[in-house]
Amino acid sequence: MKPFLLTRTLPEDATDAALRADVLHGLSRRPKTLPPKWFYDARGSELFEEITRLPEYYPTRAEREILIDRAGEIAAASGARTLVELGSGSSEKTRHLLDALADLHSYVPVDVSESALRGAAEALLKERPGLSVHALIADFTAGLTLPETPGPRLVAFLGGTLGNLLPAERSVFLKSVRDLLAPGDTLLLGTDLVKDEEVLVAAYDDAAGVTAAFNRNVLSVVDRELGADFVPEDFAHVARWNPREEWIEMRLRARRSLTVKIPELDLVVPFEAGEELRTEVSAKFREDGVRGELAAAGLRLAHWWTDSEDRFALSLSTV
Ligand code: AVJ
Repeated sequence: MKPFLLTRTLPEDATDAALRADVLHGLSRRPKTLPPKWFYDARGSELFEEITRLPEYYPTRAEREILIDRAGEIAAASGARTLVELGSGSSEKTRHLLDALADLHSYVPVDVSESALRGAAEALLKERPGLSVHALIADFTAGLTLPETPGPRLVAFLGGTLGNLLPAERSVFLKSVRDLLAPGDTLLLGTDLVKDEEVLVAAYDDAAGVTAAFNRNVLSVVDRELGADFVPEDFAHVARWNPREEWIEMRLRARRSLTVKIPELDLVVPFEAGEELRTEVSAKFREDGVRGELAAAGLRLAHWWTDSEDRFALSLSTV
């Protein structure tokens, strides 16, 4: 097996410290919130993979269609010799990109999960032994330093995960991505699009209840990591379209008044009957809005591609 480089810039205890801070801050304020990054323990990642195969959850299929149809244009427009992928490249999305980027020399997957990175790197090197892989264990929302690799770079942030960031966070994130890019580098961004409310809500509240299990799983993460005594079934899954913010909100609603103890934080958290804990926003975009947010970060939208049903978009932008 050809070796690959693995660099950790995330301190070993960063995840634990961040979870403690997020739970303390998020559950001590009104309305209560938790950041969606905590969904993705092993069980949560498994449930998300299941979500991507659900009939109601169109984003993965829609993005795959664009990637396959437009791979040649993406490669021609970027001319990339290095692909940097924010968020683990374990998924097949990466393969469609790598297939298209004929001159590629280096692949730089970036993720907080070492196991996801190792899995992605080993799988890709089996298929592409000529590729140079340099994986980064890092939180890409906390500023990145990329390894020296041949340019130009294509930075890919796919899946619509940009939508999990609140507008102010997106502005900071896009500026940090812009600072990574040199002239000639490009950003490939996946964004889910505004559409009928019932289509959007169904994608986050599937009939099989997989998304409900995914949502409740964050309570099990807090129980396991911080010794809390959440009973996930005490909370009902809620998916709601926020027309003002143009985002889907996932929430967990307490079925009755209850109290949760979190001994690791010396915290007792009361919930009134019907009180909701917001666990995720998933923003939906319009072309002009994306163009404006990229421009505010110093990026110029050069290409906008949507799937045949106008559900999802990939955009390529330059500095
Ligand atoms: C992986 C963040 C893009 O927001 O659609 C799927 C996560 N949440 N179902 C999304 C998710 C509920 C997904 N992203």
